[in-house]
Amino acid sequence: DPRSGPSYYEKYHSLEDIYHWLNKTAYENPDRVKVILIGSSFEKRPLYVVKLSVDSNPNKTAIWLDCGIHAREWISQAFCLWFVQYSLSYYQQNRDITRILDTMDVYVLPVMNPDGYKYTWTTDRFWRKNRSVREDSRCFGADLNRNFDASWCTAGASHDPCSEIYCGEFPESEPESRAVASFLRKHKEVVKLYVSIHSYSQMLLFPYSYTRERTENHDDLLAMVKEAAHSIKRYYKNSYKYGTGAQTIYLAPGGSDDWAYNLGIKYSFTFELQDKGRYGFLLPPYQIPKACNEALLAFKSIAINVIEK
Ligand code: ING
Ligand code: ZN
Repeated sequence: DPRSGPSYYEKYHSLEDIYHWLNKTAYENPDRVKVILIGSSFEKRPLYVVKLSVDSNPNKTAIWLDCGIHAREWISQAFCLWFVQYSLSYYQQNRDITRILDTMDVYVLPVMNPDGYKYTWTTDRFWRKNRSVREDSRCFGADLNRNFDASWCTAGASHDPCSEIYCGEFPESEPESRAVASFLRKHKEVVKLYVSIHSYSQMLLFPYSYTRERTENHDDLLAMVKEAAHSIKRYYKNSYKYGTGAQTIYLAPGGSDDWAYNLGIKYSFTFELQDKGRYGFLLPPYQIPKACNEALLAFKSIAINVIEK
């Protein structure tokens, strides 16, 4: 129907809406979706992971996908919803997603920073960090992507609680990053691919961000993001830069992808979705489909490469 407006996935949704969507999606897809509670936020909101799993093979490996580490990057949370919906709709329709789900389970954390996300809807659209409180400061929040135990709080992060890149009191001091790290430590034997979704700037990044040194499988990772970026260019005519975090964007210690990599998840990536700055964090809803579809293409391309290793 050409008169029907944008679908659910072509809009941004409040935290309450997303929690409701999670429930509904699990209820409607009991054979393919499980909701796992992995912890709670500083303000005691639940951290729910969607496990996408098609029966068959019980010895599957897994992919981890998180969205919304940073509150204001709304296209990120939207991508996780888009991804879950796409996986459920196109399994056995699209060759790549079928192959991925036949081989691997996918753990999706749609909102890693629920307190911050809520705050961007109610109070400050440009809030980045979580909402933790410190007794010795009037400022709120730590940067969850500086709070992981990967060269924690060296150059590119700050010990000042008022900074946007405040690393927290100690590695995993924040309940949100601790929950993710604990889950991945428990599942590190099966998780073969880690992907974290941010915005904006259109980049496909891989470790390291905390040092300019190269990883042992640098060439492999580079080839994967290069192929993914070329696919985006070819199908969507959009340019994505690619490379290590340190070389492509800036030095940033304590990030989740570097930590996951050092844990042993050798295929570890951070995607920076649209746009390149015209709208920045305020990407208009009508641009959600293209932004998500091109990121999805990159995700599938990388996952297929991991399967074929
Ligand atoms: N960018 C990331 C940030 O946390 C990044 C860049 C990627 C840092 C990987 C560390 C590791 O600053 C945004 N937009 O948040
Ligand atoms: Zn971010």
